[in-house]
Amino acid sequence: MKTIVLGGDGFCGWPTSLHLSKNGHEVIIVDNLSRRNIDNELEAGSLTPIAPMGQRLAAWKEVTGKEIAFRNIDVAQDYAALLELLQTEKPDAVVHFAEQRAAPYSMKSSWHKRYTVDNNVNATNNLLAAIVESGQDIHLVHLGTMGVYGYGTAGMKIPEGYLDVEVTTDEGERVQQKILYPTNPGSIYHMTKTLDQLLFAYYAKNDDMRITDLHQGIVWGTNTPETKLDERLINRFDYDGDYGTVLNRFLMQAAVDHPLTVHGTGGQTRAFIHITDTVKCVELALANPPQRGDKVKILNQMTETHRVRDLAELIARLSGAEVAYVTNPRREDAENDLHVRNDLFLDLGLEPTTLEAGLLSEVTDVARRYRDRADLSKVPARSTWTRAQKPGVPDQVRKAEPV
Ligand code: NAD
Ligand code: USQ
Repeated sequence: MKTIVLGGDGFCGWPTSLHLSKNGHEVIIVDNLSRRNIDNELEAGSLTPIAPMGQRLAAWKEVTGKEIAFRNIDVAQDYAALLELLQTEKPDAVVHFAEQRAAPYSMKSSWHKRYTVDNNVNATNNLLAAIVESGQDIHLVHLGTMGVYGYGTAGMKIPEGYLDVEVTTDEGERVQQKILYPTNPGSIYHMTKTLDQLLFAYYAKNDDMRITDLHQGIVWGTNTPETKLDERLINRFDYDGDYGTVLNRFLMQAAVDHPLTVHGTGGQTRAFIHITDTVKCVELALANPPQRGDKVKILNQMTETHRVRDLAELIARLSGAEVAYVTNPRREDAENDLHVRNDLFLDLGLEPTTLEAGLLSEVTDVARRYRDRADLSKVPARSTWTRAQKPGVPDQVRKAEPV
């Protein structure tokens, strides 16, 4: 199968590209390297030393004999290049990771809000329009987020994309319908993923496109069997206040003896998945496409849920780290319960990597090994969700200002 991976230089896209290449896909990576430029903008970087793309691909060829092609295209801006690539390469599938994915980065300023919306929504719409214009029957697999649902329900498990509802007509007739689960995004970034969802629903209906949308939880861990083959293949590990996600941040903080930064009470419950399971899920999604004319196939790509303070306490127990409860820079529910259905991937044969099994080796094999590369000034999360939360805003202004 020929597969184009958009965003194939990123944290999820790179190990996915290697995994697919190892398992027989002909892989073409497309990336505009914007994530590496954002590292420059934030003056922050991966804890692990990531090699330039040319070195990564040469190492993969040296170690496995397999070739992965690379094209530097801005999917959100360069429609003509994207279309030309689809027309020339005629891929069977495109996996779409190419979006700005950090919620704190998307909330930093109006520039960052606008960039995130422009980049993410244009990238998705360009891809959809280009697939239609190419006239090919290409399966699109998109990496979405659990955050499109929000993190609470009326008491039931969050279903996989669609909600069964019953409405009563004016004549009193009761009608059953299946609708997209109502969205409840918690950041500008998460909102772009809800907009993506509508684009997918529209193109599947209008153009009979085959689309799979993977609603992924927070990815943790660093390496996969393929990225461990050679130091030059190592995956990125973000720990800074914008791009570092909660569990990887706690693992890094434990390794450098920094108190674990729990936001607020730590009562937030979120869904998680290990990076080795991410790459397997994408492979399973590619092998099990929807049919033409089907509505968008939505799968919840997560394997377990945890409360943030429980994670901090678990890592503190394993590593001896301290836990610090810090002011929450975000606007989110202080406490929530979260129950999620993930039967579709389990039915396809996914065997989840559990947190208990992988945590300690992640601290010792990765975080401690590269601790000397850590810049501790980048650990605090400084991006606030509202103007009123900005440091230095006097209390009376905080109360008076609308958020
Ligand atoms: P990442 O930032 O490490 O990777 C994204 C890649 O896409 C980067 O290499 C970047 O340079 C590229 N990119 C961005 N905009 C582009 C554009 N316009 N044209 C070409 N390339 C572009 O992020 P990630 O953690 O690998 O996440 C990948 C996808 O998975 C995202 O869409 C994200 O929303 C989703 N996701 C990630 C997580 C997680 O915990 N990391 C969880 C759920 C969903
Ligand atoms: N948190 C802390 N301490 C920290 C960092 C975060 O308590 O040091 C808290 C946050 O306040 C939040 C929770 O942990 O309540 C999760 O934060 P996160 O940064 O780990 O995850 P999030 O912002 O939701 O975004 C990440 C990815 C995003 C993906 C999403 C999946 O960056 O691309 O879509 O996880 S999900 O959370 O399921 O929506």
